[in-house]
Amino acid sequence: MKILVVNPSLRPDAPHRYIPVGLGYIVTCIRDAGFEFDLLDVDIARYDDAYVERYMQTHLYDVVAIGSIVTHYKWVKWFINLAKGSNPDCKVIVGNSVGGSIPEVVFAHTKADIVIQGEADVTIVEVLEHLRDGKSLGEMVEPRTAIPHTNGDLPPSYRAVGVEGIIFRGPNEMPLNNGVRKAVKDINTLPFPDWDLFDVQEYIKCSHFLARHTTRYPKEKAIVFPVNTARGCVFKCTFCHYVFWNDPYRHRSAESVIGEIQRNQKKYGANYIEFWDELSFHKIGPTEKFLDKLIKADLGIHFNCAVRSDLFGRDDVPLEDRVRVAAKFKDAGAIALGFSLESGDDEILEAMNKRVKSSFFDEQVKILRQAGLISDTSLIIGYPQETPKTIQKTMEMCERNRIYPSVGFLLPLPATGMWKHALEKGYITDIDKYLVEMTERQDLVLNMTSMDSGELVGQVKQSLRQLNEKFGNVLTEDSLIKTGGYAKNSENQGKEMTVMRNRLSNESLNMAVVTGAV
Ligand code: B12
Ligand code: SF4
Repeated sequence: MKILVVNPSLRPDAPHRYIPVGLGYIVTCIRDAGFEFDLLDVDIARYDDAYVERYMQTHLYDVVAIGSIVTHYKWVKWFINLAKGSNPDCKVIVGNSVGGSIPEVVFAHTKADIVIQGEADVTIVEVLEHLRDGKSLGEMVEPRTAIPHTNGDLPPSYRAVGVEGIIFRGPNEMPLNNGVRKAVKDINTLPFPDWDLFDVQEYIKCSHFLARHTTRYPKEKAIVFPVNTARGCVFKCTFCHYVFWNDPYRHRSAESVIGEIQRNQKKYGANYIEFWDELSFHKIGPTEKFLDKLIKADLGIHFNCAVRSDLFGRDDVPLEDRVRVAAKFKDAGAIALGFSLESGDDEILEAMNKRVKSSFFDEQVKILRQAGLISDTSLIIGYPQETPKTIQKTMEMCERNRIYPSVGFLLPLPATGMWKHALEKGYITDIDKYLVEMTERQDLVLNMTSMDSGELVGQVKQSLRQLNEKFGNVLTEDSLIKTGGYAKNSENQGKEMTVMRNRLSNESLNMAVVTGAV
């Protein structure tokens, strides 16, 4: 059976690339199960669409597997139809949120055969085994039962039994839904992603772009690798959705995480780690234990990670404990901690179900700054409750804390509370069109406030202009929101910790990538 796995390019124009962790797990599991496959890494090879088109027309595969973030729907839709158009007999499998959060859209608007819902490490292997052995993926359960979904009035899938965690085209093209698979209980049992399956040296070449400051070695020597410490999150914010949404929050052991870092050090010379979790460090106690082990391991690395503003900001944990743990982050090699303010208005934080108070933010910034750590924060502007006054409040918090934020507008994503709101209130009427046209949170894709769009964006820009000036930043008019990152600012920040300026790279300014804040 000839298998192709595809890694699309989320940001073809960016100077750097992120080695894809989710896909790393998938290809490692496939390889460990004894399958051979080709990897079309569109991202690192910077293939353009014409190349991809030629490739698919000249290479025949029995199975093509692709996954991505849901915002990349337009390209994935094009690719699926290209793969099926070039070879109607190949089975196309779609994973990650572009599959699992919109299966009804995928089946209605593409020719995909199988959608994997949620965590895919085990499911993908079972699917491939069934396809290889010519076994049925599942059978419909009688009487015919439609599965409720959150994608408007698109045709539903129907209850079936078979390989768990998939929805697939059954007889007459009808999508059959085998239900969700229970998440892997102990994620320490998963293999480390094997980066040799990728063009790892090419990824390494541009990885230093992703590093912030370094003190343990010169910045240009940074070799950045991502490592996952946890899957999922204990919260349920109304703007957020990730693949492990329905699974319990699970942590890896410190030994396993340190083991993977050491493997990355030994094999690839890694010295800078991005902990790429929805939520890396949830509570002070377990965080301190992890940091103690990391400090003891004395790896000489730097790292960035995502926390929440209640880690250091909430006052029901003694102040001395919070201060001590912040200092341990620094000792362990942390450079920057990402956590989202989102809004300075407590009513909006409530609507977000964020379960933090705006006051936590001031406290957390103070503690981290004392410890010599950079605070990275992002905002979500544009909840229905947003007014000129709430925007002002939010911007004042940034000014007070001397932090230039990564600004995003509320971008309703499938399967979130705000998606439901947007559909119910008629802001989105044609889901396929919305998904094809959607861009990123830095653009105002949909205005669900009572403010005029021009007024909303105008006020945000005016506030950022003021912060930019006040903090002595070098952002131009066009880059107040899409800041693009400036090494100059970043270096300034290293020397002078009183103003939190911009990060080094395009993507890292986009705090969704580290904090889970969309
Ligand atoms: C790294 C990252 C990025 C990188 C992606 C780099 C890369 N090539 O991987 C960059 C910086 C580009 C990025 C950008 C954005 N990101 Co981002 N990002 C992340 C982050 C921090 C880590 C992803 C990760 O490695 N996860 C760990 C792995 C194990 O999980 P996974 O990727 O989900 O993989 C599992 C399954 O999805 C599946 N799977 C994954 N790939 C494949 C492939 C196949 C073939 C199959 C079958 C299955 C499969 O199997 C894996 C194992 O079970 C996550 C947060 C998080 N922890 O998930 C956010 C996250 C994925 N990002 C998110 C968002 C919103 C964005 C942006 C849209 C933000 C914005 N600016 O608007 C942009 C997208 C830009 C665009 N052009 O479309 C959201 C996704 C929301 C959603 N519902 O899709 C997340 C979940 C954060 C959050 N909680 O809000 N991001
Ligand atoms: S935004 Fe962050 S805290 Fe909220 S549900 Fe998403 S990952 Fe969890």
